Amino acid sequence: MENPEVARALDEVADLLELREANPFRVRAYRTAARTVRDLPESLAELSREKRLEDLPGIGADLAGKITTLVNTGELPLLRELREQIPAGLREIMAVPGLGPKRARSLYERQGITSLDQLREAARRHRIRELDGFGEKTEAAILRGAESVQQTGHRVYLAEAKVYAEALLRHLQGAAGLQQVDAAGSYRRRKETIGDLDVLAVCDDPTGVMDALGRFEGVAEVVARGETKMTVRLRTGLQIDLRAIPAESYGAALAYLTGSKPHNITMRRIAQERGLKLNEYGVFRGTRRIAGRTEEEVYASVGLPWIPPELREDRGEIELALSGQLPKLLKLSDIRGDLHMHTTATDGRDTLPDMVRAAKARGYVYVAITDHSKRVTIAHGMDATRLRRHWRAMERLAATVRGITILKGVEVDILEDGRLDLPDDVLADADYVVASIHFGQNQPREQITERMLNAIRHPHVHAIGHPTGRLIGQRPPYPLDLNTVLKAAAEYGCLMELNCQPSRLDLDDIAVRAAKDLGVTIVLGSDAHAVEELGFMEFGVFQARRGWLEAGNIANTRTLAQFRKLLKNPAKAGDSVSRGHSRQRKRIVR
Ligand code: DGT
Ligand code: CA
Ligand code: CA
Ligand code: ZN
Repeated sequence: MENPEVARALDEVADLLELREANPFRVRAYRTAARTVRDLPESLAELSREKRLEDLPGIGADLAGKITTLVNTGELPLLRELREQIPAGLREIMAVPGLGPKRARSLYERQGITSLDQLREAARRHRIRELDGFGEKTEAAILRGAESVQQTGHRVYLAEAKVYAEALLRHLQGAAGLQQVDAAGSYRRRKETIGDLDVLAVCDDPTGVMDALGRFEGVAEVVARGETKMTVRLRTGLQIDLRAIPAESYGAALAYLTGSKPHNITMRRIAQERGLKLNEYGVFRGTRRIAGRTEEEVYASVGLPWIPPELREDRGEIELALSGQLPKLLKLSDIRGDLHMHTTATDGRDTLPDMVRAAKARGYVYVAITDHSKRVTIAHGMDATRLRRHWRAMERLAATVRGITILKGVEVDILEDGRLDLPDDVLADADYVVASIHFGQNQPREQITERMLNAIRHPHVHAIGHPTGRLIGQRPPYPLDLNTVLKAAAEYGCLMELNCQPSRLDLDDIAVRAAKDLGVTIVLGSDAHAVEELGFMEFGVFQARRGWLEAGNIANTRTLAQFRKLLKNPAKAGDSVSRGHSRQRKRIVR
């Protein structure tokens, strides 16, 4: 088993234990272990062979034993037992926003609900509001949640698909007769979730690469195998489509299989307008192939520059390419610092010095340490005294670590009533303040929008963290008026985060593009809770590229001095913060 599968099994154990109302500490132990395992860059199989599992944070002898069993056998007796006792659908139900294990159980016991479909039906027929402890509002929230969960279906996060895609490409690399192999589809377009993984292989005889695919570890079933196409399903449920391609069609096939479908359709129309025929085998004038070997050649044959895959959604990129105005997209190497991370002072798993050293090792020249404020009690959030102590620790550390600047930060909660969770005089002493909503996420649209606007206008708030609060496939965004929020951010010079956690990617591609158009500066934050999670920055960069962002749209591509100047500065802005910042906005918009 690969790490994500093990993580998934541990998560399932946690869910099922929770549904059985097991000891919360036991539930938490499995959940934490799942997260540790999911983020781990090294292979669990190797750690298990070398008996190093117990070195991982939060993993004791018992969990190490269970992980070893999972890695070696692909199964876990405890999990099998739990599955027999609890209907499978309850896990999906407890994941619906507004529910959770207690309510899922109660719906099962009192209404016999064991699937999302049944849940939606019951909500539609208003059978949920009658139950004790539910009510009309909860019912409406449940219905919205159930629908959003169903829409995303069984797609996997890009970060998870990446683990399999990379392992698979490495594995196929050695296949007999193979010249080249690439992943295409939504994976290559770096969509936040992936339905299935599309792989294309250049070879004269597809037998070798198909045999190799069949032998890929983790394959549960060969769904179909033909002359040039093969489909397998992994144990995790992820499906892989393989297409074998002759070299002269490689570029055309790569373009076709990368999609998206709407992009392909518009491309074909443009080719037709030029009297050409475009398909997965090449570009043809009559029966003569005029292009197909490379993607550049295919695009050029219809009068276009090569279009980066992240843009291929038919959202205007082809028109832009036609007029030679494609954006010069942000690159990971443009990022000079990470401005959202946690340490063991709150809910992080690595210490302040470890996080800072790891950030430096990534080549960053500044970091902001943004631990939680006190409202987030489950994360051991900090009051003013603890926060100031934490900042002093940063100052001491700064004296010993060269080459990276530590910005004394905080992720302060925007409270339910719109005030911030720490006093102004404390926030005034921070180098960097990111304000986020973690509670009261279901307030009505006007209320939660106003609450967000308060934070944006606040003189000491530099950025808004994960601005819509969505969890992909799990929790819909707050019912915000995002347009109003973005306009205010532009007006007040407040940065908007693109949170890089694979399950958040918040703001999303559409929203960051709207933000760019309104002149809002975006800040990328890994929101790392451990050293490895600093690597999530990459997924934020992908999403930013999907939103057409260039280095100039991003705060943390700046040098430290430029970055500091970009921040709201109530002292320098004189009597009106907003006036100071409309000047700044003009500079950015241009
Ligand atoms: P996914 O798997 O749902 O995350 O999304 P994709 O984009 O990977 O879609 P998939 O796997 O169904 O197909 C891979 C690519 O193949 C898709 O991006 C474009 C191309 N394609 C699939 N079906 C059609 C079609 O009917 N017409 C055209 N022009 N292209 C298609
Ligand atoms: Ca696909
Ligand atoms: Ca496919
Ligand atoms: Zn947060």
